[in-house]
Amino acid sequence: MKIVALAGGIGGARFLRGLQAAAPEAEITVIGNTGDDISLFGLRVCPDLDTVMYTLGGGINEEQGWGRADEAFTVKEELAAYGVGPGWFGLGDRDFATHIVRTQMLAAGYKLSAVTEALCDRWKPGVRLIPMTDDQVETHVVVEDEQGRRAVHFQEWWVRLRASVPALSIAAVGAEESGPAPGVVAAIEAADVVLFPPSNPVVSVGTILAVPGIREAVAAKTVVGVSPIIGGAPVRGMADACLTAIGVETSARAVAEHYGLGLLDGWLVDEADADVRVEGIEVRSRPLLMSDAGATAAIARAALDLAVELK
Ligand code: GDP
Ligand code: FO1
Ligand code: CA
Repeated sequence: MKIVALAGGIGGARFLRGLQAAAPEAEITVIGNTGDDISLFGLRVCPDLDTVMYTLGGGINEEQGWGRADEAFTVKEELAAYGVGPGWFGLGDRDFATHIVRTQMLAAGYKLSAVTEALCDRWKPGVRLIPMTDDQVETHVVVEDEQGRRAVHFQEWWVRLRASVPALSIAAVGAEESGPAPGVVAAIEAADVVLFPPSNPVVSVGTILAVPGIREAVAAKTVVGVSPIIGGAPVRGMADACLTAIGVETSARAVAEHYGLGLLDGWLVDEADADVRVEGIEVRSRPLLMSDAGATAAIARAALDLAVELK
């Protein structure tokens, strides 16, 4: 079976690990979000691609969900000693190596998709990981505080401000002019099913769908999503602040309606949301907390079963 998943960082990566356990024979292609990408210290950092790569490749900091296990921050401290920031973004020494290799390859003319493949040669995540686009798309957030109304990079809003300043709007800058990376549309077209892991519906899955051509290709397939919202709140992170910014209620029902008919065929919600109905979409409820490997694999299995049933 050929499976395509559109994935953000932590929620996406953890779900994918369950999917690998639930369907060991499947050929899985992951379309990764690059809207969170940022250039720091002259280096290109791709948090969601790296989170998927490290999680599936065995290098992730499990407690944190992002960054490397067994990490040190000597380089960051030395930069700070020179007065060079930003200090609010935690890049560790091991992680720095990834960004150096990536930046060196990009400067040599390789596309991000080729660079990602090269990085995955080391990590062997067991999936084909393709960035949604080789073009630069960056999520920016319009905020308003004492300093007035301005747009900041998504990471500045998410990590430095902890989403404490309300987002007036969120934009994937460059998305309209971007195109899918090589292999993205072909993988979707060849897929038996397309899955939306419990990733952020706005700044992860939403950003991937904003690349012209991806939404259309996905809409032609059988698509099953897993709700990242349980009982009216995100399981972790600040997805509620993102949903509010685009005028969508933080509920499993509203997220399904936002993806919409014509895109979603099936929707898994938690038992806490068993009463959710969405017209035209097959909704199933089951435990959706990815509390351990077994629970996560069972969620992935349920998503696949529903997709096969709806095909
Ligand atoms: P990010 O890029 O690191 O923000 O990660 P993603 O975009 O992949 O996903 C973040 C989303 O995953 C959040 O909205 C969480 O609510 C959701 N999430 C995290 N853990 C779980 C879980 O155990 N179950 C479900 N259903 N959703 C989860
Ligand atoms: N998240 C934080 O909350 N604080 C950090 O300092 C931080 C650093 C960081 C470095 C590399 C990386 O791949 C991810 C990192 N993240 C950090 C996670 C990341 O900002 C977000 O979880 C995602 O981009 C949101 O989807
Ligand atoms: Ca993300």
